[in-house]
Amino acid sequence: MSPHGAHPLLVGRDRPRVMGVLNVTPDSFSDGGRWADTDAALAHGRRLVAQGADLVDVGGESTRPGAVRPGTAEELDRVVPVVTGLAAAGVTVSVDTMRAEVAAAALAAGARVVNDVSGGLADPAVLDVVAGAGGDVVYVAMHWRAHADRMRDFAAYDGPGGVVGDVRRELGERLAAAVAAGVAEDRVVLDPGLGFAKTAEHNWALLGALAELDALGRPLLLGASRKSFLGRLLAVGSEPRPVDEREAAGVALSALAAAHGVWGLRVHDVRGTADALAVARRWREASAARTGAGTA
Ligand code: PMM
Repeated sequence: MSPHGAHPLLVGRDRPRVMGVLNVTPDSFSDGGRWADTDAALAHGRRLVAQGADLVDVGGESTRPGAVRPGTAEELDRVVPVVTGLAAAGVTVSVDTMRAEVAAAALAAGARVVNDVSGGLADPAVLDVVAGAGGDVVYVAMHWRAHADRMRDFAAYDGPGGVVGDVRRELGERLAAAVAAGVAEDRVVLDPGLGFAKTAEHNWALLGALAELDALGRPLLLGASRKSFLGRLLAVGSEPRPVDEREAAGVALSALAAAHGVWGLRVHDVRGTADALAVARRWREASAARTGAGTA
């Protein structure tokens, strides 16, 4: 347990937290280049909050399959001004980075969450930065095996239980590494890393087994928004549905994930997600009221 008490982002949840995506990159697969300019990024971050985002996830490195990494200085230049501006405007900011230096600079600029898609594997010093930042910081550890340029080579899951067994075990190892570095266990959120070294079938297998990931004892975050497994699901013939026509599928997935009880959803379509969550919550209340009236 943390000596700091319950974290406001992690308690009192009657619906999943909505994490709005703000990629300040020239090359992310779904919104690359749109918010690369700081003013446009700040305006979009504020828009996401107005639409219902609980936090805004600022990322300066594209993790699209095949992407080439920016240098650290370039990533800092992209991310820090946006984190600073949003935090100053009272927005709860998450920084999407695998680098300790970027995590430290973003926390100093006011970020409250470090979203590390490598779960501390790419740069283990990220864990020390989070541990040193104290109890006010949440750490998201995602399942990951390799950088974007090579991750397709690692989409093989041969252990007992296939992809679900391997992801569960490897996420458990990342949780243990974070705790060993001094991160309070009750500040850690886990994410199965949909699309990261995973085929569409791997992603669906993981979604069908969320209860088995709950067994790790930590809240779960899902990032399915606009990803290619949704494009493939909705394909006409061999032509995947284009990236900007996958929102309804993502919103449907959010509603189902809410019914499962996930902690958070990392999405581009914040308004659609917030609407889906309002429906899911009202439905749950109605069914609880019926049960409470003794008619179940
Ligand atoms: N996906 C992307 C980037 N960051 N972070 C977490 N925690 N989980 C994800 O699934 C995730 C992430 C890639 O998607 P994007 O290019 O649309 O940002």
